[in-house]
Amino acid sequence: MTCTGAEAFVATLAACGVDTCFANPGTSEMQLVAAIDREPGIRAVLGLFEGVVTGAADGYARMADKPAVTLLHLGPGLANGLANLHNARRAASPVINMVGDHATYHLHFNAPLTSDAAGVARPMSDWVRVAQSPRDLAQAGAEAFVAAMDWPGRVATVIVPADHAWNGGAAPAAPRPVPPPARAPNAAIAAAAEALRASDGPVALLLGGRALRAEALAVAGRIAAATGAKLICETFTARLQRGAGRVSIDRLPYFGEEAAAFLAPFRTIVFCGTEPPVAFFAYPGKPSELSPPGVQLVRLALLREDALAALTALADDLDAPAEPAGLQDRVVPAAGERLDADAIGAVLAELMPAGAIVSDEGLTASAALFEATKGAPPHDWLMVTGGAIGQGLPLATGAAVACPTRQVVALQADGSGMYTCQALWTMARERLNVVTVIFNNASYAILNIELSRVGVQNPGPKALSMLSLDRPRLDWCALAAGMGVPAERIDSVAGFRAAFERALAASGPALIEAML
Ligand SMILES: Cc1ncc(C[n+]2csc(CCOP(=O)(O)OP(=O)(O)O)c2C)c(N)n1
Ligand SMILES: [Mg+2]
Repeated sequence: MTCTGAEAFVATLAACGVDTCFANPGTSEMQLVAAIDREPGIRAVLGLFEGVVTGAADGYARMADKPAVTLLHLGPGLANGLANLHNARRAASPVINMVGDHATYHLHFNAPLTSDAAGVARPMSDWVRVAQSPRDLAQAGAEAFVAAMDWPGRVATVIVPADHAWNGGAAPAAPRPVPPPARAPNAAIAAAAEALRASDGPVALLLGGRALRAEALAVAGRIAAATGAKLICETFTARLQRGAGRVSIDRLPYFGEEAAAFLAPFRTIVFCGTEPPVAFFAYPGKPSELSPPGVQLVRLALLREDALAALTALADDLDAPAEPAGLQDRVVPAAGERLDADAIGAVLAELMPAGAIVSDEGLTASAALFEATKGAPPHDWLMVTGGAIGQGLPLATGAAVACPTRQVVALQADGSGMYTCQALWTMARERLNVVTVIFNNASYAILNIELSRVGVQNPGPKALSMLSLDRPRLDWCALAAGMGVPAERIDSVAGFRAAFERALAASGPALIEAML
C-alpha cells in the first residue's frame, strides 16, 4: 500500500522514535499537519512564534536525548526560529526541522512567500536536505534522524516541497542504525594521565557537553580524588546534573578577566567535552584566550567523543579510588532581608523538589542563583548555550514536554523573556508544570555593565534609553494572565517564598514577577 509523501515522512520519523512535533504551520504545510493528525505516535504542540518552536525542540532534546521534530512555514517561518536553532546547535542538541516550501512547479512564479529556504536553513543547521520526490521524502526522514543523532546531537533540516508532500506513491522508510559515539584515542587518555601525574603545579579538569551528566561527573570526582584536580564546568552548560549527593563543580566565570584569574593558578588543564575557553566577546586591549600563558592544555575528549568512556578510561589508568571527591552536601544558604538573586536562590535551594529542571536565562541574576542552589536537591541546570537570548521560556516548555513528571523552574530575566514570551501560552495550553520567575529590573542591566567595560564614558540619555526597559515598565502579571498563566507580583523575600510554595503546589504553569 502506498501513501502520500507527507504520510510516509511522518510515519518514518515516528518509526525512528520521534514522538513530539513543535509546530507553527502554514498553508504549504497542510499535508504535514494532516499526516501528523493521522500518526498516533506523535504529539503536536503549537507554539505561537517560531522561536518558541525551535527553543522548545532544544529543551526537549536536552532532556530526552533524542530529537523532536519542528514544523515551520517556508523560509520566513524558519528564519523566525533561527536564533534558538543557533542555541540548539551550540548545545549539540539533536533537532529535526521539517520546513514546508512551495510546490516545485510553483517556485519559478515567484509567489510572495518564495525564498531560498535551504539557504535560510544552512547557517544554523549542521545538515540540510531538500526532498526530491514523495518517496525520497521518507528517505530524507530516516537520514535526518541519523544526522540529528550524530552524537551528542546535531540540527538536521528537511525542506519539504508541497507537491512531494501531497503526491502519492510513497512508503515509509526503514529506520537506519544510529552509530555509537566516537571514542577518544588511547593516546589522548595516556597523555591526560601522564599530564595529571607529572604536572609541576595545580591541575584542573574543565568539563562540558556530556561530561556534565551525573554519571560522568562521578568518574571525574574519582579522578579528582586521585590527582587533586579541581573540577570546573564551562560557563554556559547545555545540561549540568548537580545538587546534593552529586559531585560538585565550579563554574568558569563569565567576565573574561574573572575567568582568566580563576584559571591562573593551574599548570595543567585537561579538557573533556569542551575546548580551551575563550572570552565571550573581544574587548579593546584584552586577550581572547582565557587559559594562563604557558599552561599545559590537554584534550582528553572532544565534544563529539564519548566523555564518560574517556573519563572512565582515565580513572582506570590513574588507579583512581572508587569514591569520588567533592560530593555536595545538602546546603540551604540563609536568605537575606533584601529581595535579590541571592535571596531568591536561597529560597529555591530550600524549596526546589528533587528532580527539578532549571532553565536559567537569569543573565545578571544567574551567577548568584547558580551559587545559591548548589546544595539544592539533585536537579538539572540548563543554560543559554549560544548567547542568543530568548531561549529560556521556550527551553523550559520543551523540557516540561519531555519530562512531564518533573518540576520545571524557569529563571528568567525580563528583557530576554520578552523575545519569546509567547511560550507562556503553550505552557498554559499544555498545562505544563513550569514555574516561571521573572527578574523584573526594568533594564538590560548586563548591557549597562558592558557599556562601561568596553570603555564608553559618560553615556548620554539616548545611549541609556537603548538599555532600559522603563517608560512603560513591563507588567508581566498582565502578560501572563493574557496567555492563561496565573501570576503574582512580589517585592519581598517572604512574599517570594509564599508565592513559590503556592506555585509548586498548584498543577500547571505559574508565574512569579519579582520586582528587583
Ligand atoms: C538574540 C539576541 N539579541 C540581542 C542580544 C544582546 N543582549 C545581550 S544581553 C541583552 C539584554 C539582557 O537584559 P535582561 O534579559 O533583562 O537581563 P539583565 O541584564 O537585566 O539581567 C541583550 C539585548 C543577544 N544576546 N541576543
Ligand atoms: Mg533585565
